Amino acid sequence: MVTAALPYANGPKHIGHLAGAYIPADVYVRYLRLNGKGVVFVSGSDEHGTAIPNQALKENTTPKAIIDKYDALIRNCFHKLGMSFDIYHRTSEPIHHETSQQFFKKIYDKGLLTEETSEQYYDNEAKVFLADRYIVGTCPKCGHPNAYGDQCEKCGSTLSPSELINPRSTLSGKAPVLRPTKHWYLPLQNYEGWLKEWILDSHKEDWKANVYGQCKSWIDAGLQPRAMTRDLDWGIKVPLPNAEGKVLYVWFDAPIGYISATRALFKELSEGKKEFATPQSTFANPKIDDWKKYWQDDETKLVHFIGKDNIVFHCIIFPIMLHAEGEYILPDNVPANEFMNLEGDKMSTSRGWSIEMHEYLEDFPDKPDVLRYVLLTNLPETKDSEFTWKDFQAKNNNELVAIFGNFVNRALVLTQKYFDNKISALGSLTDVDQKVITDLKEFPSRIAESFENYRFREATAQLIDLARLGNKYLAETEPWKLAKTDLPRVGTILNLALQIAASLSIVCEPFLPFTSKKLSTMLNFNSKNWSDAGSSSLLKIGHQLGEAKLLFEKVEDEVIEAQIKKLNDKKKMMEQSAQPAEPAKPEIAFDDFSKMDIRIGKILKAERVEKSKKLLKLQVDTGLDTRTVMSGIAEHFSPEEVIGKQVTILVNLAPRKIMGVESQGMILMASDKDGKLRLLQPSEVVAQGSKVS
Ligand code: B3M
Ligand code: ZN
Repeated sequence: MVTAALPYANGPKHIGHLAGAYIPADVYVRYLRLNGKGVVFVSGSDEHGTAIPNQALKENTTPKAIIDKYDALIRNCFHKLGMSFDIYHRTSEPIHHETSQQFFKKIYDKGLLTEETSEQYYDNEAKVFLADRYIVGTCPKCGHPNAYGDQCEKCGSTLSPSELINPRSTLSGKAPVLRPTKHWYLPLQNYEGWLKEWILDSHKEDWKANVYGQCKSWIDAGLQPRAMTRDLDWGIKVPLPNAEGKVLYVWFDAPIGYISATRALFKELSEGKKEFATPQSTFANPKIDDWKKYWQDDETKLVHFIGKDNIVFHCIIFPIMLHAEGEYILPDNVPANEFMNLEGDKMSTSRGWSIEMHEYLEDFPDKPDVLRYVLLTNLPETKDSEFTWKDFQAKNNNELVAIFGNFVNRALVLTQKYFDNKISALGSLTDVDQKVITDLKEFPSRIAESFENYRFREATAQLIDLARLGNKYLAETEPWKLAKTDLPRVGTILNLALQIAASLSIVCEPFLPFTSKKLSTMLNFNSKNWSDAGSSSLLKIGHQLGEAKLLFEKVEDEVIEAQIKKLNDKKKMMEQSAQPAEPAKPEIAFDDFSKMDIRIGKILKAERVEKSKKLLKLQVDTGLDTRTVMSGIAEHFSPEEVIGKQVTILVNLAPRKIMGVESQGMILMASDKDGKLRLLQPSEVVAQGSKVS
């Protein structure tokens, strides 16, 4: 049972998320499937919590519209990147509400939750209790005036709303008041002894050091009761009487989302409405209750793939919930990754310093595998890592193109040229041949060992080493030089080279599923069996190959420069929109406004003005006449760019001499906080002289 964190459906997700959880999870699952394991792989949208209504507020829409929009966006990107979930579910689905409520009810009925009343901030105007993120105020640690109720983004301190100086509600802007409210708590401290035994004693060796370390410091610091409910009007209703206005805490329901996704999967499988991502030999006839085998059978190995910010929820809180409920198995491992930085800085969607999945796919629609590969070579497995566009280019050009692609292409093209695209017989084998056969044999088990230990970076290095083995073999044997003198020898070399290519097509599938498919077609060979890999007799003598195509293509410098520019531009734009707008000018009367005669005109001619960097001399058709306007836009537009464009022009401005030329009007422009100018144009072309009012 493999899970990948449920991303919040409150915005696009970036490549750091991919590197943190999704790509390693997908690679692992694909590897297990090739080994015939009956693995189920689930993820889905996390559609509760304050993040959702918060985003709705920002986009001036409803929470429902937000989750629908971002669920679709993220789902689609995952699909295009080859994420092979058996199901990508949504926590807004009824089956999830039901599963979470049952879960809550069961531990409540067992008497394992405590009820506590505490004082929480309430907005008298909006008539709601305020979740932490709805309260802002001055940070007690650094004085930042806009710290959130749970965290100050300036100094990074974790806060509670009561610590804020001059708190105010983000809903009404007013100061909130304290009001008593009742909630249900999970007394985490009661499970300390159990956790110590389960994690600290039995997972010291097999859990990653970063994960184990975080758990240990949480446990050592002492656990506190944690509220499992919230006052919010968005989420799963607390299934108790007298719980009006209360919903389950998002971190209570979200991990249960893995279970409800599995339930939904088996429900649909049993009804014949869905199939596994890959046919499962273990399940000829899935039944509706078979989800239990994945969650309630001690033989099942449960693995959660997450980023480091989710460790405490997956290693402490959720296991305590599962243990308290009583029927469930616990995770065998939680191979959480650290973070991936971007070009020397922390990745962040809100600061605009990110590569969002959909942005990558828009610019490189035919290169999902290149991104998978580059992220895999850089996974933040033991410490934070870094993505740079230069590295992306280097890995693509020097490894995928120059090693993998080049090797496969040479072997195929030569076979096409000399052997009618068929596998030749093997002649007597030289030492070099024997060596390559032995080396090839060792790869699959070595890569498998890396996978079993969740070392995907190492596995990826071995994958490219396998291609390197093939490339080196051709470089050493130089078959292209032998065609004239010893064609049978060429046949032997190409036979062995293509056996390596056939193994590559199997072994690369978890990492590069699209490439694997392409390569299989080119070799006219298709195995879905890891244990086939490493053999030097996968392609039989006389086997007919398919058509050779390029597996990868070079990424040019211009493409990389454009991406770096795009990244910097996006950040600049985000910074500007984060700055407050310039304050409004003093009020005017309607009469003041109506004195201005503003029209839509068209620029007929434009030329630079000698000795002026700023001015363009324009001829504008105003619908009334054609007139000359001197306009200070030369630093923003070339004459060619503006000729023929419609513009907005103030036509009754008193004429003025500028650089010796009479300017008869003023072109209106939009200037952003950077001072960059843009033309103001009607949304569709209108007649010259149309009035603006
Ligand atoms: N939605 C947080 C995140 O996207 C949260 C994960 C839930 S996993 C059950 O990082
Ligand atoms: Zn602060």
